[in-house]
Amino acid sequence: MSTFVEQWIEEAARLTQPAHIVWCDGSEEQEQRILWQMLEERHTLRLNERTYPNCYLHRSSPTDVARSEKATHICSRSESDAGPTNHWIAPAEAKEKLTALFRGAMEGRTMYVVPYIMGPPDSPLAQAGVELTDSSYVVANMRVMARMGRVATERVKSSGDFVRGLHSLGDLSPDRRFIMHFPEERLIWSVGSGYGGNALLAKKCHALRIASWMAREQGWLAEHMLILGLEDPSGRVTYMAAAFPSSCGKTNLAMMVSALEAQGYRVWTVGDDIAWMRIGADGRLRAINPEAGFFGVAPGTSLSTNPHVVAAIQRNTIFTNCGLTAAREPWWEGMSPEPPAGLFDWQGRPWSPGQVPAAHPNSRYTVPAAQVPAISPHWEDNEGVPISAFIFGGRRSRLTPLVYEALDWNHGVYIGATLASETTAAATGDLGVTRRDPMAMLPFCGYHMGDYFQHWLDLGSRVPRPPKVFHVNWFRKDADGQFLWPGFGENVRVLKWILERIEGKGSALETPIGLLPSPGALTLDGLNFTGEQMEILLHVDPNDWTEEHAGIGRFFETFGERLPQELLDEHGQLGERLAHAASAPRHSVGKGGKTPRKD
Ligand code: SAT
Ligand code: MN
Repeated sequence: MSTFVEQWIEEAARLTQPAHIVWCDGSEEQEQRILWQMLEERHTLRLNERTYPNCYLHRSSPTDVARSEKATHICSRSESDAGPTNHWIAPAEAKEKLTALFRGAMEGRTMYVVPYIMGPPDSPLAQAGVELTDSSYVVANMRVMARMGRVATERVKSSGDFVRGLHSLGDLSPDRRFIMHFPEERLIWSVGSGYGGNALLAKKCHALRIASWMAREQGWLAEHMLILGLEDPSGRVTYMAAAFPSSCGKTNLAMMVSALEAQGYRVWTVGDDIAWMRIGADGRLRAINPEAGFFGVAPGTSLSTNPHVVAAIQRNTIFTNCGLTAAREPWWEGMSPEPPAGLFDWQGRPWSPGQVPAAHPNSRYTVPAAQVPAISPHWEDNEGVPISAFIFGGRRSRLTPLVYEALDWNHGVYIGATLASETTAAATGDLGVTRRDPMAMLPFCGYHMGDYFQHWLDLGSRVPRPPKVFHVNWFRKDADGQFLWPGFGENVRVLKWILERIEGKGSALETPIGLLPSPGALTLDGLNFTGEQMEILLHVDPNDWTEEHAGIGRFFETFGERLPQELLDEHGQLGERLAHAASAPRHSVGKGGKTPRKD
């Protein structure tokens, strides 16, 4: 008698008609065979074996270079459960549509069975999954990004408790590309793309969309967040989780080389993209990184922006859509001041300086987490690390100050729910337009976002020691369009203030939008900063914020009845504080001082 997983594989094989079925065991030997297969298919080449040992460059189809939000659907039984921020198709209709696309799609090809575990295998938060795919590139990436093979095989054979993903490249046409999630069945069907979050089904599809649905049912959180540990001079490490939309610097923040290292502050990396969190026995929110690797944006990555990842990606790394030098090394904009001579672009064509970049703006590296020198010694702790702060952030060239703190949990949820950012190349669509991206989960929340906000509000009352909530903006620009804040390793100065606030030490000023560092509260020594520049960075303009407030009101309307009353209350209170801003002078709420409301 065959098991649940075997029956499902048989059924998928009957539909897609592969010539071979290969169970992936995660072994080195099989890995080498899969890499050979990848090289045979001619979209992948081996990089310089001396300078980049065991590294590969893969070139995707030119129309398949980023996540496709238009093609992504939540196929819950009830349309209203998907909510206004997701595309929805009825499950039966979605299956009918994709059955036609899957039929015979793997003829003459190999179907790989990829069993995997998200999270440290013995963690109570870990989950199993199986992806069936006809892409050797997907297998090679999954082996880095998830714990693949034997560790997972026994689990998926002995229990039906795993997420199923069926993936085929199809004909790679954007017109026949669909990423369908069936949250009630813990099932994902994806066809027509071989790229990133569209195809590595363990990542955004399982670990965020399906997991967020499960997290709501089961009382935990699956979030689009990095996890870092900030070590202080006494050697104590405080963990923070931060949500930024795709390609806003989560990886660089998580791996930062601290500008205050001489003073004893350093950053440890736990995760760079996804956090699964639940209330621990100690009453604190405990977070694991479900992934085993980093799928990071390449352009802009250099020794000065992220030396830790540069050290990591010298070996065992898959590069996708980067440029290629004459020495068979990867190259992208920002790696070195001058492009080397004899460069090929991301499609393999000889490149010359001009309008178009050599590397695709969403080109990526896939690297094992353990290779990052700053990886936390606790990154695989089964219980997870205790989270003391949530940080929300986006790209805002105007309006939003460098950092501010929420007045309390509900206000923090409001700040997260109204997060906005200027769009980047991580998804296809317009660049640089401001879009609201609640908790950076807009493309990843697998259910109605109004219910998601309620879940966050409820959780706050269930966690005995909830994290404090902050908002940061590294991207504010001056009147000449120049970034005001140096960013990268200097961001530790903001983390230090956050740490001091957690410890009840840092001093803050009350403004209508929340608590800002009081003058002198941010450690700026060693930085060439005038008081005037700091003033602009921290400025809160009541007029601009009144406009923002109105925009938030319109955004909230899209959620209708399912927008929690608590958020409407927060919205009303912000409106009142803004209206009074002109008459009420700012006052200090520093050490031991009073905050306007329960802290
Ligand atoms: O979804 S991807 O993993 O391809 C990229 C992203 O949005 O972070
Ligand atoms: Mn992401």
